[in-house]
Amino acid sequence: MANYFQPEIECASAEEIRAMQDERLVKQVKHVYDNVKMYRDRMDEMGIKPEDIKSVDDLKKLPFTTKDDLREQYPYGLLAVPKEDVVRIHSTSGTTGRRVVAFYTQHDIDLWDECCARALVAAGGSKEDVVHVCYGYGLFTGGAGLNGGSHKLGSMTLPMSSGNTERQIQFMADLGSTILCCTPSYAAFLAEAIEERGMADKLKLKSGIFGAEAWTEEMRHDIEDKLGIKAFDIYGLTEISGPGVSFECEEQTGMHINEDHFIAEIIDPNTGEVLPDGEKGELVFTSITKEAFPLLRYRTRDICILNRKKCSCGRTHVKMTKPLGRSDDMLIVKGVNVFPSQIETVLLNKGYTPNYQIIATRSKHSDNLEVLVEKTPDMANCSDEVLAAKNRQLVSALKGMLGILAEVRFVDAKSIERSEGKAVRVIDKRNLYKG
Ligand code: DLL
Repeated sequence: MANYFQPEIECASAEEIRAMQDERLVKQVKHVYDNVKMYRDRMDEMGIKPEDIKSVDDLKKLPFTTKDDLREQYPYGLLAVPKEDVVRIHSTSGTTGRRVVAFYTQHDIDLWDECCARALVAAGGSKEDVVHVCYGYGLFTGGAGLNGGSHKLGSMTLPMSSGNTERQIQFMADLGSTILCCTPSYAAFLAEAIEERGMADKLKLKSGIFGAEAWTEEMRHDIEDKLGIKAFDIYGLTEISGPGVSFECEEQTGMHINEDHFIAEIIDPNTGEVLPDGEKGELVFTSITKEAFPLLRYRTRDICILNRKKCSCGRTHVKMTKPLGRSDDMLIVKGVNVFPSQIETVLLNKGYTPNYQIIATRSKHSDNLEVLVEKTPDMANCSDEVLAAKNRQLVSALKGMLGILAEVRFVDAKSIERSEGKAVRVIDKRNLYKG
């Protein structure tokens, strides 16, 4: 069975990686031009022929692709192979407008599985592991992606999907699950449930691969402490394949991008100008090995920094920071940019749970931000005075972090709905983007 640590690729020199990307990009641009009308029309309009793209240096000549393009081309507009070559689709969970559908040939699935197998190896995985996948299965890419990676590795795979906490914990205990794969919010929920049942000592978990949504270092430590594991981040998006576009290694200082499959750029989200490594901006991907759904310069809207510093794990692929926000899910309240992760950091620092909800409302004169925070067990019998003092402390800590006043409302422990997929952290009642 192959070991999906692939040093000849993952530890290749910068020149070797560049040469591989150059060759694959040239081929991909021709494939896209020949088979996708939208790209052909755009390149024709811009006066660019596939032959003009000779290396990664020419990438900036190519047009960007946006989520709106994907919606407009729904369902088959961007499909670059005959329909009969497609073996699978996945789709984003978008709640507004048309869904985005991504297509895969068998070759695309094989490469995707390989990316996820690499992520499992980086988290200490091998054939001997029991991989417990409770990402959702179905149109969402999480379940299928980690499931495929685990198969590729030859590990025993538990396709649990999300939900049914009792059964999750029972299977973990009975079958000796060693690697847990799910969203960080579900991991935090499971950790809480396992702790309450006094089950932590009965489990064999050693690591977790958590991604698909933003999570903070504080949340990582919370999950690691409660479960006694090492928690690794994994990043990806449906449009580019799913989980495994990048993943953390044991250094836990950013996620290595699988550069043999994806070329990453950072751009200024306002001007589209390409920024040098080390600068913060919007992450853009070009997929250079995909057959069915190859995207050129796809704008992810995730704000990141790329880092080419030498990594102690030996991998040479560029690392991206955790997304530091989105250029489109950031809340602007009273003119101030607010990221949910900032609020989460304050709550965890102050000893509250990562279960919270942010409600933005607009009254006649101004915007209001309210944060619902679950009471910790020791607050159940607190007097009103003590609760009021705690409330004031939290309001002050949030003000320090955000620069604006946010009201805090304590709610009963466990009263905020737990998520089995991505947690709903922000309820924006201002309807700023309608009409
Ligand atoms: O969330 C794919 C995935 C599944 C990744 C399982 C990791 C694990 P989408 O549903 O298309 O795909 O959502 C993609 O989720 O643009 C980011 O904004 C966000 N995201 C994904 N991974 C992370 C992460 C999957 N590790 C969008 N940290 C992306 C923060 C993440 N945000």
